[in-house]
Amino acid sequence: MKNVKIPNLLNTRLGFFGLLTILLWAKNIFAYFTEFNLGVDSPIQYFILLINPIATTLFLLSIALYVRRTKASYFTMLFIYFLVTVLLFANVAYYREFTDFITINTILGAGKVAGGLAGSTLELLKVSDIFYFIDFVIIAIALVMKKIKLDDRPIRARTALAVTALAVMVFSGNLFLAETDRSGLLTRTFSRDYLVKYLGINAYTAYDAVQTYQTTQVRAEASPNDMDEVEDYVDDHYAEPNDEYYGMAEGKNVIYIHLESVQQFLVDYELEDENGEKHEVMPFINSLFHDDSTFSFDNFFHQVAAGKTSDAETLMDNSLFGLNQGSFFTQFGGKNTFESAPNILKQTKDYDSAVFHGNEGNFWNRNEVYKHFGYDYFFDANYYDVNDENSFQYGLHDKPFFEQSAQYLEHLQQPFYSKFIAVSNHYPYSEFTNDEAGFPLADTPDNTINGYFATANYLDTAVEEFFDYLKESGLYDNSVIVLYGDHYGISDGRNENLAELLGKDSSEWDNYDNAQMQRVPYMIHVPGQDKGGVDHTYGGEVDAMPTLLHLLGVDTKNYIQMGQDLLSDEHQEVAAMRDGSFVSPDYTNYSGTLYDNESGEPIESPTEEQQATVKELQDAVNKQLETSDKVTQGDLLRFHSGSGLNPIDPNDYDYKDIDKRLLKKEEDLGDESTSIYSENGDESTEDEYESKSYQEYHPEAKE
Ligand code: GP9
Ligand code: MN
Repeated sequence: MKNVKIPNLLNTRLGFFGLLTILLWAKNIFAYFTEFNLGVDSPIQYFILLINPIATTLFLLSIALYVRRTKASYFTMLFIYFLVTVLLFANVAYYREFTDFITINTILGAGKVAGGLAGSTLELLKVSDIFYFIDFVIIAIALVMKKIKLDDRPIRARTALAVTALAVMVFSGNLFLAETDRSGLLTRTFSRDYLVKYLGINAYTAYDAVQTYQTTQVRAEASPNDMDEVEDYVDDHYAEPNDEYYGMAEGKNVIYIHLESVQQFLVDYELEDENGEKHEVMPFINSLFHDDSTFSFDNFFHQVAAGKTSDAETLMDNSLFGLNQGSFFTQFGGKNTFESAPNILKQTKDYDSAVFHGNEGNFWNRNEVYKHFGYDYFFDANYYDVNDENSFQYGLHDKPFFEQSAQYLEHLQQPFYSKFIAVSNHYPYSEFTNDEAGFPLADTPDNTINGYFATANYLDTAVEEFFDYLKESGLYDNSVIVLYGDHYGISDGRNENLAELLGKDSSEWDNYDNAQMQRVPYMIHVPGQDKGGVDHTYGGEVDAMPTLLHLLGVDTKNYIQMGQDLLSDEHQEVAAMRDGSFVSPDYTNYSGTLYDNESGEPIESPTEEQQATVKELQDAVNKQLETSDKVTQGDLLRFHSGSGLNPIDPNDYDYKDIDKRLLKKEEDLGDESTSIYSENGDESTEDEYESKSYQEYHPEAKE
């Protein structure tokens, strides 16, 4: 060691500070590239990734610069350095097991996690992990041997402040770049992956801590008495099931197909190509929409806010709204008690339940939320063969997604409640450049609009192939298949460019038109019955769950739901939007302006009668939203005993090796097994699945 020369710089406090900063940065970068799968896919994202550990590291270590006494200052710096390293390393180890980052809730409930981890902790370690800690030994030796000397001169307060300020500035720059690349990062919290990718582990952890604190506060203030008011609302609001339909689909499987970003205007829509030839965008879904076996709704509205897909899931599975700000799934979904559809069906009708989705499981915090909903199985990207060719930013494309799902679906015990979340028709609706290319693009100044029809067409074919499989495998006859559009695909700001394609004058496009564009398809396909048809009732996603449960013969009277059965005579026709806007058969209130639906014009001076009607609608909407917020933000369902449901323990759920567990259950049940695989004489139905590309279906489009 004698000959080792350590630069003088390290013998100054600032130099030592610089060394630790660089080391922490290197450790983070090492973890990013060797451990975490952050989906970095552009030069700007690489750049953000490289700089994102800097700001928080500077900030945290700078605390030690304010300590004047020599030893205390060095000790503080090393202690912070140690804590930050431990936080990073804990995330590395946790990620190896869970493909996810540690949340404050995980830390608070560490006992539970440790239980699952304890056996495998050692297996989670690698030799290369030495990299995270070897520097402690080296630094300790260097200090003891006085290779690095402690600098007795305190840092001037001004200098310390300058370093902290620098950290804040770097952070602002980092945040700015992050928001430019992924707007809504902080307000919408898509996933922990995103926060780490854009802001780093430390900032992510701090952010999670603040959010956890806020939600814990609201929850702590709620009391069982708050439930009384909610129960009164639900009693008053409950709409009796219609005898004609009640129990019509009793005992059938439920197969939800989540039609990503599909708006109602796509139903029956034909896109004209440059030669004036018309192309039906969703021929298969259209045929379902008009089928007598389908209860279709053409005045059905999405009700989501920033939580987009996840809000739609909250609405469809719980008949509760998402939050007005941010994502309910991320903020509350992993903590709250629910009376979700899979749970109710499990406890009242012995249904198994599963979600299928070809994206990372922690997007929208799904891997936690589904445990609280009581989903038995969640097949996320880990269960699919996802590669560069068959996927994009949001995961596996729809055709391979549905096709690869069959291997698991066929082993599910019937009856089951299942949900297939498609993604290919997702903003920015990029043009296919492979053999899926061929469906015409629209020709407007906005590329987002131009690509939307082709990706929707792709989704339509994927759904058709899936239906064919359901029929071939034998699942079809025993299932109810529900299709819904989760939210708009074309945002209000783009609608003027869309107007002409809808036969409207773009200069006359206004908020009334924007409001009407929030319609999404909702169809309940019940094979074997013919009482369906297109229903013009006004409603929204919040109404889906009671509607479906009544068809399945489950009365919703004792459950806390904000919606009403759309097939009930007592259904009140008004669709609330998350911001308090609404659409009803006669009036639309959008972004603060009241419109007459007949003329589509604003009502400048409403008559007294109009005022009274509109007030009644607005009061109903406000009450519905307020009640929902009370339930979700106060986690009030934990106080609700009237449901007769046993509380779910999320720790009973775990989505690792569920493919093996499915098979085990099937085997254990033996002759009693009701999976389609067992019913098929223990033979796989996977071969029944046929999938082809656009160009295979349309060889003429190749030229
Ligand atoms: C991601 C997918 C898209 O997994 O469900 O969600 P969105 O961006 O529509 O909310
Ligand atoms: Mn979506």
